[in-house]
Amino acid sequence: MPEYRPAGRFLGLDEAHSAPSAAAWVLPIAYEMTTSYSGGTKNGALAILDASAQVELYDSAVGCEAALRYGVHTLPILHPTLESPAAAMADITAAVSALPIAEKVLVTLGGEHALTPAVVRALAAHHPDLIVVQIDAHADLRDSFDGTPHSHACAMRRCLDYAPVIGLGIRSLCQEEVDFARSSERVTLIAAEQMHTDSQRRYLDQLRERLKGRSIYLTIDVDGLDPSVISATGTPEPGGLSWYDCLTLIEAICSSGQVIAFDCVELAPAYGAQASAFAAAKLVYKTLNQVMRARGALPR
Ligand SMILES: [Mn+2]
Repeated sequence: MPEYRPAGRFLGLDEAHSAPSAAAWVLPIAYEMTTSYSGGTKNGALAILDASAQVELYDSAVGCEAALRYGVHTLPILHPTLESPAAAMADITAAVSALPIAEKVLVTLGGEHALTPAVVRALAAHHPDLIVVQIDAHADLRDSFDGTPHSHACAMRRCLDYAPVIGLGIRSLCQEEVDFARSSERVTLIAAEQMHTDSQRRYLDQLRERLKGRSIYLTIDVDGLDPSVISATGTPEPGGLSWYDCLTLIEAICSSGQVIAFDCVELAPAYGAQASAFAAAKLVYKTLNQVMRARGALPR
């Protein structure tokens, strides 16, 4: 059975702006079971919530103190069962399915990346046109890893049971994943190197075309960004997205289709300075503002 424990409010908002009537709901999940290199993602959600209280509410990209207009309700931290990875996934899917969020934007804070398919599973049931957009260093397309199909290294492979996947910023994968991605029509990978060398950013046009009119689940693995931006993560990889490249990418995603939910995963606060947690918190807020602007909740 999942257990909930109290947490602080995202952005340190006051009671009036964090009531359940808010347009965005934040679900922190303290899940870590299959980490393969450095651990610590269990505390990622808490670190993002703590750091978020220091983020300025004014976002220059939308020109206002955005959260005060739409409101953000923060749920207590979900601790799924650690009986087995499969049981943890079932817990998370059940918890998300039980949330009354049909008209809201769900923001999930992890936790390890393995939790993403469990959330997608719950949401895909109500969004048959759902597409998953992944920002990540790793393809996460292995069919099984360390003896479980529910490893963080299999996160996108499991998402494919519910929706097609577009991976961005990818720069670490094995032969099995390369072969699988080439053979599957449901997977599109846009490599970090391709993005880096495409000075005209043509990949954004390709992305906009694919996302037009669709419901989107965006999953942000913090290792998609360069370690110079976020180093506190279990498996950091050189050559990642810059802060501004990432913001441009997210703006393009949010303005192309309708982002119904997104997550931010794999922050391992023990392995870096506060800068990483703060960057993750600010990225979550700025992403939420783009989602809300696309929904008409903020001025253009
Ligand atoms: Mn990753």
